[in-house]
Amino acid sequence: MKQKQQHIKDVSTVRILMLGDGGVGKTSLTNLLANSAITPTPASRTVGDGSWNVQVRLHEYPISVGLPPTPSWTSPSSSERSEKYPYARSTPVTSEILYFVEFYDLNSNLHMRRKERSNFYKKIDGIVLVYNMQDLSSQDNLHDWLYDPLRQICKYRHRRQRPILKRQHVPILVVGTRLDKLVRRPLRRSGTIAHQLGSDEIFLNCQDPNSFADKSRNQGKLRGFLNRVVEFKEHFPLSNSRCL
Ligand SMILES: Nc1nc2c(ncn2[C@@H]2O[C@H](COP(=O)(O)OP(=O)(O)OP(=O)(O)O)[C@@H](O)[C@H]2O)c(=O)[nH]1
Ligand SMILES: [Mg+2]
Repeated sequence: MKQKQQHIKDVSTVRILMLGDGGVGKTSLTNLLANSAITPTPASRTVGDGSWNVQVRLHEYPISVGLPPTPSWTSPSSSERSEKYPYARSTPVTSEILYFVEFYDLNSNLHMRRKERSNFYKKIDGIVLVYNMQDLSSQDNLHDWLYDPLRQICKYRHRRQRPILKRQHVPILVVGTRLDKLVRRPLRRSGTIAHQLGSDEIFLNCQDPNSFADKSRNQGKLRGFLNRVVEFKEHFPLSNSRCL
């Protein structure tokens, strides 16, 4: 199936939560992540207001031919899964399935009530943790930011009560901002949150529109992350009976 034949009504949505201290660069980063040729301005890609600033983009998930022509797969068995998610096995890509990607960037002036937040977190398919490389306490605080969303995702998507960092968890990407302010590029050390989570990490300048330039390493990491987010959504769907 060529993606051009995919009807817009068949396009599923994955949701990504942007987390981090005030002023670390979440909104600037969301602007970079959601930017595309067809949506060059924040207004053209913003779909929500209120507590969340939501920006949307399209993502092409690579597949090989012979797979079901719809992204609405539910609860596949593990053998079916490996057939349906060839990306992880680096099968040659022959086509793509389109997904909408929504980035939820909390408006730090507004607060959500606990119940509202829990209800929202269980729908999340991926998390971007953002910190300021000039202020390492903003990296330490990411553990606190992550705790509640991870707990809800584990409960409703993995059906487990306790966060399961050692096992397959919701895809997480760690981003250190203000690379332009550092004299030297930071070393990838053990003991960082990215290392503990086994996540990819990107160091960048959020004010540089070329931070995710075509064929760059950052773009490759972003694409890999979005592919894993799609796979998480399809492997661990939110069952309606559990939403109540
Ligand atoms: N030099 C530099 N400035 C940055 C970078 N990232 C963000 N900034 C600036 O830092 C300020 C705060 O960035 P925002 O993107 O608004 O941060 P935020 O995390 O959304 O902040 P809140 O919404 O208040 O939580 C802005 O003036 C940005 O332009 C970076 O990588 N380098
Ligand atoms: Mg902001």
